Amino acid sequence: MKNTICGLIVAASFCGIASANQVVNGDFQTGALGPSTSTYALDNTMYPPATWNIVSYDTLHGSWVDFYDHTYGDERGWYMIVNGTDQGLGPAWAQTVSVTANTDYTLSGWFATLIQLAPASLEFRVNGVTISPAFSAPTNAATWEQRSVSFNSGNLTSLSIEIWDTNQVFSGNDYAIDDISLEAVPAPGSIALAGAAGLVMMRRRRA
Ligand SMILES: [Ca+2]
Ligand SMILES: [Ca+2]
Repeated sequence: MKNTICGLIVAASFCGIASANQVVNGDFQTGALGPSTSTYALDNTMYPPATWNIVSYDTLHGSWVDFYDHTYGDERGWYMIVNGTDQGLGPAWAQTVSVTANTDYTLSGWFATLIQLAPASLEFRVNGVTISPAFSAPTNAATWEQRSVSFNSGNLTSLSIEIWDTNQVFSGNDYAIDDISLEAVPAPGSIALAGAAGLVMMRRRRA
């Protein structure tokens, strides 16, 4: 989808940066967790706290809503489900990624709530440090919503990006994750180029 839009606005430098997601298998479309990791336990019932699984539609737990993923929204999609911790464990999800030093990044993901009960309190962390703002999983079950934070890589060229749940309730705190993305924020010059290209396009359409 992004590539199509980029082709239309003919802004190569902007597109090249904006579409470079540093997260591997952040859409879970391999049907597995790797190369991401979790400190929680893989579980086929999803009843215990601090457990995870990768599913396509059936969310396994008898009380949870079944629904499709965010990537495709149909039977082709896979996503991660999490029964949050009630003992301060975490991260629920993590991946080590390469980054460019001294660069602004946006870290984002799509989240859904699995049962309409105490939506998960969530945080993105980088190397274990919370990146504000913390956020909540959606109030309504089975609805995908995007959450994102921004940070600067400083002098680092490799980072552990992480998702933690923090409200530690036994009943609730159950959520789904899909389409995790880490992208460099386009430099101001690149945005200007894209804007100029867009203006040219509009003028041509009017002519
Ligand atoms: Ca997916
Ligand atoms: Ca729970």
